[in-house]
Amino acid sequence: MKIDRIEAIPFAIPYRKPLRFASGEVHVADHVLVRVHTDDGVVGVAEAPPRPYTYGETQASVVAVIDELFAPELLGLSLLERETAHARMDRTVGNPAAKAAVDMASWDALGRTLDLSVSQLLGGFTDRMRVSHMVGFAPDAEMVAEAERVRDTHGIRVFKVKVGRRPIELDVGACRALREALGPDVELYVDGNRGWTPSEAARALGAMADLDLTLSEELCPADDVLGRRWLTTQTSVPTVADESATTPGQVTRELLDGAATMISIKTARTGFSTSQRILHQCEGLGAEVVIGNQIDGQIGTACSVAFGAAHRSSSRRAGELSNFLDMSDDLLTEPLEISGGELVVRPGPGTGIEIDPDKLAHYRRDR
Ligand code: MUC
Ligand code: MG
Repeated sequence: MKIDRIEAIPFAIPYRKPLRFASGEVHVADHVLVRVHTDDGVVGVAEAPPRPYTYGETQASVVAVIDELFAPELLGLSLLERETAHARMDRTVGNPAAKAAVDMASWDALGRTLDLSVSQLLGGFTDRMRVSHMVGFAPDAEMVAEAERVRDTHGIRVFKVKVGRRPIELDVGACRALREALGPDVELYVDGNRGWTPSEAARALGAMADLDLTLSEELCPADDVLGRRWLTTQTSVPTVADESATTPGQVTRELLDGAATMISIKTARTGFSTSQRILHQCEGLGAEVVIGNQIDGQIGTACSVAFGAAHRSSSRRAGELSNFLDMSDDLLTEPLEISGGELVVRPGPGTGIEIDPDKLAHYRRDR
């Protein structure tokens, strides 16, 4: 059970269509495959999706921090020495996606060693989650067509709409077009990726008051300290902290500050170990959570659903588990399938996924 090698393999898979949002856009999944090897021949896998516009990481920085700092510090540790592994990685500040991928690949290796599912090891509450699909910026008709396509093809009935453009009427119009086309029975919520000021956000929420939005995520930056607190008092729509609350301390600050009423948990940035701490912290504080999407590929999505389904409070809401559908390909031997609006946890040991060696050879960027 001792870690004897950690690989960080950069790969790039084009998107069929880009995902655009207030803080950036994604055309290519330039992620890093992390493989944790043990001395008894077990290999655990996970992926790190670098998001420079959110956390400052790049594909090259993820590879470098794993190769140069984390791997030398973790070699020789048992898969059960998670606290020590995290203490050593935390000597380096930041780098959330790199740390999360090492954590999840280690859990995967542990599950494979024990011949047990990671989702069951984490909590085993259910074997599936309802799926929420993120709709990025595009002309209204394209946003509506995309939502209708994923509804008709995969049965998805929950949509997170990207907002945060100026003038606010662009997004108010898009949300209105989606509500009119999809009818009253689908769930709609919005994510601003820090694009608006608090006053713009309040005006936009006011203009969309009749659209039955269920959540409003990160409409303005965390540094708008008083503005965010004020905004939360202006709206009855729960406010979700996403990129402003990526550590347990930030979660406490956002919630106790009144700057947010709910927390987005993303395994892509807090792995399984820290995500579980945050989930339990939110349960203790009485704050709801949503399983978010860091624009994950299928490996990351398999990890998100394994975590989300493992716990009662994270499986309650639809998880954001479908944006891999925008990618032109992926690395798994058997693709994930969303049907009836649900994604089932992969059975089998670990996270239950297998990497296709031919696909990896084709998409890897280090050879
Ligand atoms: C989201 O929920 O914000 C966009 C940037 C990122 O890091 O995650 C996505 C989705
Ligand atoms: Mg978000």
